[in-house]
Amino acid sequence: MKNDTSDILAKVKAKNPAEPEFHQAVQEVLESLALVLERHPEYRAAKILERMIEPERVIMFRVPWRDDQGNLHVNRGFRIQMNSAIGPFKGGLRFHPSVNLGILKFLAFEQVFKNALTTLPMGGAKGGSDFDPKGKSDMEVMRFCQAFMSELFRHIGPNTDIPAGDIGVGAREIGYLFGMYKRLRNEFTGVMTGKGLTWGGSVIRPEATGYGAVYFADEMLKTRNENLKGKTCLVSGSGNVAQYTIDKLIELGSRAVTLSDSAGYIYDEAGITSEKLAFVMDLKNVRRGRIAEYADKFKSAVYTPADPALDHNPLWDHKAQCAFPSATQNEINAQDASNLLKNGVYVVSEGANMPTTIEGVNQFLAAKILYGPGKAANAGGVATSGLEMAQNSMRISWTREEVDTRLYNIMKTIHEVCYRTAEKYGTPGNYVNGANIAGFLKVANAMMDQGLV
Ligand code: NDP
Ligand code: 2IT
Repeated sequence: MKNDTSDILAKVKAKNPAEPEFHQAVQEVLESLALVLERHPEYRAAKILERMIEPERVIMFRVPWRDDQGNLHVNRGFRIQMNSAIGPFKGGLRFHPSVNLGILKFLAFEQVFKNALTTLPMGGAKGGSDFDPKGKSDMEVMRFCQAFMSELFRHIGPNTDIPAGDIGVGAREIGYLFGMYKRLRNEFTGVMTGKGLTWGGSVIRPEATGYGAVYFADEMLKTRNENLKGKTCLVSGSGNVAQYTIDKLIELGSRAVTLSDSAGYIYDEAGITSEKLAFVMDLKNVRRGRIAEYADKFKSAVYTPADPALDHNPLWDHKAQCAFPSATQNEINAQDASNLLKNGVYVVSEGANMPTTIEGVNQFLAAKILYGPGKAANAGGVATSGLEMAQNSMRISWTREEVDTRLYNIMKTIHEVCYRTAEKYGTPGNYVNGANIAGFLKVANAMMDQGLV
């Protein structure tokens, strides 16, 4: 069966050249699935894998918009509708200059497995643009979002495809996108998640990904009769996921000591407190400044600018027990993984999508640490999007406590399913296999039930 999956990977590479991140995401899943395919030849006969790696639909479009000086810009927009076997397409939108087809395909592919793990009925999708919101005025961002939605609106809908946020798409962008959709369609529906609280949003959605990644880490620690109290934690990024990861870590009595953005990182030996986190939230969400300012404000912190010439990220080279990568893909390479292990890290819970390279993942697995891959550990965000959709359908709003309890129970269930599945397939403690196999089985069985569609 190993030969069979190698053959599929070779075909994916030949058919989709110049999409290294997509190859990486497929390779990781295929390696786990070799175990399932041996036991279930029916999936091979029905060519389920070949069907899952080909998106149901790819939409790529031109986004022309005008800046404040009247200059015209043309960006590229995308929506990858990967798989709708278990529910409508669902997944975020990313606005970042690095966005391209291969990156969005990897994200959409991962989303299919992640959404299956949430226990909620959601298929997988991802979209976005190579537009860079950094340094743009609110009006420029609004005009871009309106231009983007003026094409996307015809491809989405509350029962078809429900976008949300991701890198560069937060509350502000969701507002402008939703407003344009509503105007074009003349209907008020739950077509997007991450909406504002007064117009259909859910409490806890902003917190959900970070909180979920911490709940997942805590569940992993419970298997060793431990918890997060008193643990030192390295967190990367300083956006939505990083902020609420730290918020929950503070509540649980852990000591988070790092934060980063693309320009560099801060190390705060004294620990990031609630007051310091409030400063970061204002800095990043309101003033849209750089994390370097943290070290100007708090003297216990040291700022290190990013150095592209380095073969490793010094953020991952500090003594700690836990790591929460919460910035972007491939931010932990082989050298970083070995630095983490050397420094005593034995819990890695991925808030970001695919933040660890395959070589890095293999080191974590070989060291038998508690390693929660993104598609399991960061599923709390999309799970709470599913809860937002449920509230929209019922036209009611649940309380904070109700949503947080549901989120917590979903993360607990995801952990348990991944743990048990890994055990069942002979690789106890391997959450990568657990997540890939459990996610695959749910989607594959739905595809088998629905025939050749
Ligand atoms: P934000 O845009 O709020 O924050 C992203 C953070 O990561 C910023 O600090 C940003 O720095 C940094 N970053 C982004 N790209 C790079 C890069 N190429 N190199 C270095 N730093 C970078 O995004 P989120 O917090 O929402 O997303 C973070 C990660 O979590 C992503 O991988 C996303 O896919 C994943 N995720 C998000 C979910 C959500 O609900 N929002 C759900 C599940 C996963 P800078 O500002 O300098 O670019
Ligand atoms: O990667 C992700 O899971 C997200 N960016 C959230 C997707 C969603 O639909 O809430």
